[in-house]
Amino acid sequence: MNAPSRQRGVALITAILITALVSSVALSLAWDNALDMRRTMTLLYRDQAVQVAIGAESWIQSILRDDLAETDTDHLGEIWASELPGLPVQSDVVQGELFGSIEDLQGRFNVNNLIDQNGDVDELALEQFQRLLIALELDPRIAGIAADWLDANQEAGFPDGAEDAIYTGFIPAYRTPNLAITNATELAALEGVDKASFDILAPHIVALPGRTGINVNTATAAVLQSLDENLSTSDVESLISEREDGGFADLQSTFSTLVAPEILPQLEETTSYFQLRLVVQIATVRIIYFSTLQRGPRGDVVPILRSLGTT
Ligand SMILES: [Ca+2]
Ligand SMILES: [Ca+2]
Repeated sequence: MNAPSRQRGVALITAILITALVSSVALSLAWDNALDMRRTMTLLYRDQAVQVAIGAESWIQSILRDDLAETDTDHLGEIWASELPGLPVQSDVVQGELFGSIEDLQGRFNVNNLIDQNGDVDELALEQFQRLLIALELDPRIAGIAADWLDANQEAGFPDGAEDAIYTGFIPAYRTPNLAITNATELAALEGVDKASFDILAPHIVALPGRTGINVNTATAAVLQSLDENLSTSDVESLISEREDGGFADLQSTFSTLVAPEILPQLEETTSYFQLRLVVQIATVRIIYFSTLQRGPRGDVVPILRSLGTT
């Protein structure tokens, strides 16, 4: 090969290399660009889903406001208690669907009832929590351990208790809050509570601000069972069938023979706290939106805790 044709060969190879390099850079740019687009779309859809959820939440607030104006009690036969059917979300820019449900949170055991206003353990609530755990076939020791989590002092309850001395030995170490909590999922961190136990307990507990009564019209079977140690499973079954048509006709006469006199004042047939659970799907993005709604005596309904979840 003479010198000029060798030079042409080198030029050709260089040209091929440059073309290959440029195509690979272009391809990588296009790929990055597609990923960026995708990320941006996902963020946009997510934002839109949250906005849709907030809109639906205000609609639910009006349902709960109307309910208070129209009815004196709260029970599972009311409009708010039925599942929200799937609703289309349709506009020029947003296409999707939402559905959800409202739950009466006073149908659950409020773990903040475990302490009184001075931060001392409330023995009645502690015993009720023990009965709830037994009804769910869980370890009743969890009640005393939960009470220590909330109570103001650092002295572990006896025989069941756990304070900082236990938790600071964990890896990672943590400490007890020693005050009322805002989310019952904190109990998953208790000494002796594993995931399986917590999953069983979770639908029956709640952390509401301050001390609250129990709405017997909506209480879960296990919570009804926890009201007295002498209640049998068949007592609970007949209570549930008695309340089926619009709640208990006469709460006092039904329960006065079933529960201890000191439990009776805690039983209610109205509710101030509801949990809204909304599933919003916008294009490929789905969110689950939780909102705790507090309804005041004049019908004002305000969200006091919002979160995004997975279940
Ligand atoms: Ca009502
Ligand atoms: Ca404590």
